[in-house]
Amino acid sequence: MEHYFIAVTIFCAIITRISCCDVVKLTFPSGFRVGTASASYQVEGAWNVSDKGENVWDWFTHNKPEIIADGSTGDVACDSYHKYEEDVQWVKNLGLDFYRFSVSWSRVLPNGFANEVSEDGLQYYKNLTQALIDNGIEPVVTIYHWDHPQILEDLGGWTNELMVEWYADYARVIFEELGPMVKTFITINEPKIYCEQGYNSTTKKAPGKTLENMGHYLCVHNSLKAHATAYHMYDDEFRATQQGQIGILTPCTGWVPGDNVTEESIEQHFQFDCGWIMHPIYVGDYPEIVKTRVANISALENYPFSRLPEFSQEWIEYINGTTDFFGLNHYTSSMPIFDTAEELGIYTRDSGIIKSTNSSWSTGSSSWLYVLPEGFGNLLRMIRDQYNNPPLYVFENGYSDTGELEDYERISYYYGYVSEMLAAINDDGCNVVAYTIWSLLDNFEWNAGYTELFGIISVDFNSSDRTRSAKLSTSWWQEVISTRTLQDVPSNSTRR
Ligand code: GBH
Repeated sequence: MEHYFIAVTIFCAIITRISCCDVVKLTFPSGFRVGTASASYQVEGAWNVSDKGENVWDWFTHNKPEIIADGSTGDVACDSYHKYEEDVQWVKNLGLDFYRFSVSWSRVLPNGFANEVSEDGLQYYKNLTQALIDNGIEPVVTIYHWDHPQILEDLGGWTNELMVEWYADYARVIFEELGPMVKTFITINEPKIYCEQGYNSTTKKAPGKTLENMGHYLCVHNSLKAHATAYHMYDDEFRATQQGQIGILTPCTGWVPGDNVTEESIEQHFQFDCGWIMHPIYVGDYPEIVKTRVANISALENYPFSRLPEFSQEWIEYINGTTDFFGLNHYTSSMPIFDTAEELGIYTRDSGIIKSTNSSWSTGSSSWLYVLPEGFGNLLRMIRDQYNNPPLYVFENGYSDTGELEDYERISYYYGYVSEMLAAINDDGCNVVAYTIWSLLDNFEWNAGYTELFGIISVDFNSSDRTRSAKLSTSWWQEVISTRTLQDVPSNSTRR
């Protein structure tokens, strides 16, 4: 009896301790901002209304349906072009601080070039922006999220250096027309991804080209120049009157410990994954290890030049410093290890890194999305150390399933990742100032079509009006935001 009493006392003491400390740890700092996000092609639909031009995703889904998992398109998607007012009400009811959406280039400039501006296209974005402001939600605008006009692609797309000017002309229209209402701009969403999967592998993303194992390097090169050009334009011509902030974002994957994961392998993985994009912006030029390895491997392959293009000194300086924040998209982690085939003189990867995984890890409906919250903390601390703890916006984080309304696994993902982030802020001093839920709605998930759904709100893609309905995660987030405190994961008795 006495033993039983002691055991119960100890047990209660442990429970009290956990709950006491969790409360402190799991509350958002004051001033911290929480929002949600979408991208034009993934939600808008209305692919050919009014004078909208064709973009690379219209072309890709119409001409390469075999590449999309379910052969679907974004022709209608969530029909947000017509239903944006309802979307704004959902964001408002969630209690969120901001809504990140992207502008469809070919909706605003039907020809791709700035010689002709679509009044209808612009009006749509003005209406959406105004609706957000009227409801007390800050609009955050991504100028480009992968859907450039097809005519520009026919002219070489991101492998043509003229894209830098074409993008800048487009950005100027956005600053002029939306800038008076928008205080946060993201120039470009994830150059790394559309460059690698659009210009260096036929099987994934528009425009679906494979270009001599260097298309992705050219594409990132021009994308960084385009970004920097828009940043300087904003600085020189718009910042004084509009008083906003502008930056770029990149997806970085994290890492967890494992066999053969060393400080060196983590560093090399980080520089190829995250530094390729952010080193030119925070430090200047590509990371040394990226330049050296790609040059050496190119030489082994008998190229008379490095497949990684070189920046001139002027471009290095022009690009350096061109972001007001570190924009981060983060979903998953791996165990990065050195490729041992290199010891045999076989170089199959420029990075020299294999992202190994463990079959016991759980994933969402996306096979790549391993749920490893601790990797997020490791990544945030690395960014803090590499770039002098810049203000960091998490602009995407989320979990895919097949659209169930009782999305316990999604809630548990968010609980794990957000608590890891809060610990990095509170315990490790990481300067994270905002967090963004990807995504508001179930939507068109690029080459996965509608087979991998990330929304915290469900969309019925079989109904002609694309009916939205709440998931369990909708009310969970509502509660988290209204209390500014992480809530327990609801238990599901039928869960395995
Ligand atoms: C984001 O990219 C995008 O910005 C967003 O539009 C998208 O909806 C969201 O991801 C969810 O996927 O198929 O094995 O080659 C995040 C970075 C890049 C992570 C592509 C997944 C595919 C891995 N993503 N990557 S694989």
